[in-house]
Amino acid sequence: MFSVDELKAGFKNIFGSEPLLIRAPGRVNLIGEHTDYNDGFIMPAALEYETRAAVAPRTDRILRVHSAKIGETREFDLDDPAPQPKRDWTDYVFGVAVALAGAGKALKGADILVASSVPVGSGLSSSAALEVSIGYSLLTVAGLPIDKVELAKLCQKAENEFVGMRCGIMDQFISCNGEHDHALMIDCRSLEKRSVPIDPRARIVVANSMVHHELASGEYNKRRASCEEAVRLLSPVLGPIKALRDVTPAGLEANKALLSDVTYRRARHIVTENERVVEAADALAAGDLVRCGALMNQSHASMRDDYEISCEEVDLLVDIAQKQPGVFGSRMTGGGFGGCTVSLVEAGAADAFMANVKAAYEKATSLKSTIFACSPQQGVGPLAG
Ligand code: GAF
Repeated sequence: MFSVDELKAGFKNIFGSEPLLIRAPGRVNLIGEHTDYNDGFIMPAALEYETRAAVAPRTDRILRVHSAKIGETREFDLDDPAPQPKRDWTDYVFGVAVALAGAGKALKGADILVASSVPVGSGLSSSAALEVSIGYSLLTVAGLPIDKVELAKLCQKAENEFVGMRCGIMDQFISCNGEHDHALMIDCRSLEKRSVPIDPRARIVVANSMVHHELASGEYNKRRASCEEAVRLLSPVLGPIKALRDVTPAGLEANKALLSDVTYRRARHIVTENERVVEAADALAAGDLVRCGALMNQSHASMRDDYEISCEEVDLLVDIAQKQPGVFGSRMTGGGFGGCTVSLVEAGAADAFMANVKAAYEKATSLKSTIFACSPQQGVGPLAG
């Protein structure tokens, strides 16, 4: 992680002035996978891993952005009449400028240095943390008011339209609105959120499988298409439904014959996952860690068997975790096809859990998993110092 001093010194070195500092976190999702773009329910928390941005205004209409990770500085003209994606990291940056300007925000030129500790390609939302840090920086230097729900929506729009990834709202929303020591149960239709405190008797443990399969974004868009197909085929019999959010498990079962086997299983994951999220939020809030963990285990089985977004390494990591003493539940987190798992573990057992899972996974795969216990953080804002 770039320290505050390193960020300031790095900025001065590249751009020659004193910056303001902003931070935007990555996330872990406790339960509710692929439900966001189905108008459903999710329960993420913001992580300690974050993107840090150092930013200062310019007097012209140019955005100059330096990525510490890539080691390059790139420019963007805010007056470009037809900005085009470049299919590289700058799309997450300049796409946000395009989305904000498109929403009528009177942006100003800026110099920005970004440095991130969110591991890329691990399902912890490094892209959303970058987008949100840029959006918040641009609004700040332009002296504009910041509505964090609107910012999340505009960052999602940037990713959907400029980057070309049809993601839902989860990652940008939690990076904007995360709460210290809480997960948020979010209704992705109304964007209402419920703060669910993390029981002090439990720790949230994230384990990286260290694999990321290439098919991720193509398969993601295919899953969305299957959900849309299910809605199209179920609408004539279930009434005017807008999304799988409007379908109950009983309604799906009764009309199973209308869908192909694959479309049915995709829909079954979504409708049962929505119910699990609502129940898991109640269980966590009531201190019923055993029930919450059981729902996490069921969620993993549903992602593996019905939505088919897991992979061998992640299944193994989950399997190892679910067999450890003191674990309440474990599942894959994020978009899928690799990345991280999330486990809910008895606080006193967390250290042994992490050591045992790491050793067993390494023995089975020769991969060295990064494992950490996390404490939920606030969403985007100024970085102290
Ligand atoms: C990715 C997407 F960006 C999210 O919107 C969400 O759909 C998630 O995969 C799966 O739950 O992180």
